[in-house]
Amino acid sequence: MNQRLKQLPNILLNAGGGIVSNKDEWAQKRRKELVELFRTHVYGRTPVRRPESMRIAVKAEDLMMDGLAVRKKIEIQYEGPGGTGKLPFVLFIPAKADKPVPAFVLINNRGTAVADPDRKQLSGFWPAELLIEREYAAAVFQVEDVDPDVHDEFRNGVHGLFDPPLDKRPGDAWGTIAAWAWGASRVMDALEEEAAIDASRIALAGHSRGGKTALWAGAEDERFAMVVSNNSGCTGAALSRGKQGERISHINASFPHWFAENYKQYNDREDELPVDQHMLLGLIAPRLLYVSSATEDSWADPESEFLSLIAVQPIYKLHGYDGIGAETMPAAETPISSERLGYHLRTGDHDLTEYDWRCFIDFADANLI
Ligand code: GTR
Repeated sequence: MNQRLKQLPNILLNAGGGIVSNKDEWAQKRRKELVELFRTHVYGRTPVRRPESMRIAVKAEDLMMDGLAVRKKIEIQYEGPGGTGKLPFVLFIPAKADKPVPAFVLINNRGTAVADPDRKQLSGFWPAELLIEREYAAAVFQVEDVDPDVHDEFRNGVHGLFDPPLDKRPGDAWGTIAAWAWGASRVMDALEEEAAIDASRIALAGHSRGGKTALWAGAEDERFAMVVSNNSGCTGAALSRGKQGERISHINASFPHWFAENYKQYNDREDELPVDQHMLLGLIAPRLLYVSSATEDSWADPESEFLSLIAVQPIYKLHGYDGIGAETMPAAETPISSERLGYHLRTGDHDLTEYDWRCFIDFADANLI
């Protein structure tokens, strides 16, 4: 057994003592404790779920991709004590499907250039044509439409709508990653109302900061049947204890707005955190979970991403599912999977590419059924 796995807090050990021995105890007790720990110490507490005022407006609907896909431009509108907000997103649906289709939702942190709704610019970051060809709907939203990725002391975006003034902001108030995760849940709300989509088969995917977001969204919102974390690194899939590259102190210094204020007390004190990131992966269980890494992505640390998946296996086993089927990292371009867990290492840099998507889709074809 890898030494690092021995240093981790025990995912199965209840707060009051005693080891979780079955899936009901996990769901009713330990899972709830862990969600609370992540809210308190890491991502912060989301103050609102679906606002009562929320409305979903279809702004445009037309045929694209030589008639192969219906494009819908949808706008989610909401209001809070601080004013009104809107989250637009784009949805492509296979035009010829004769029954509701599964969907991939991408949390896009790289702007519309990599997710062009008009498909004039194509990018492997969001290969919507490939998803349509493989009979998946493809949805994408821009993170900045939920909450701009700058530290402005939580005045803009959804924080400005729902948060108390800064001097009344508790240490466990939600950060920007949690805000983006909230946006993903609102897109889920809208997809649930789409007759052409099978809402019980929606995969949520994100790269890097978007991957951290996908994991937290999947933890908070169990409607997502599959979660994909690509190169999510620090405070994403990667274990924090013993991590190489980016550490908690780095991420809190560069992105002071991403997490709860409480998380800053763990700068250079990873060992004092009551959780580690395998526990975040555990909050996805027993749903489908896919983690991917890239060989050159030392800042995210592929080994720490892989080990986290090893450390979550007991939770899948508790639910009667196999582990990932390997104890050491597979070679590059050799995806491995079981019926609920998938992993691959891609040759190259910190990025989301068409190769990665092909692996996610292959895994979904086999298991998102
Ligand atoms: C980096 C950050 C990472 C990762 C990345 C990204 O600067 O240190 O944690 O989120 O940005 O989102 O591409």
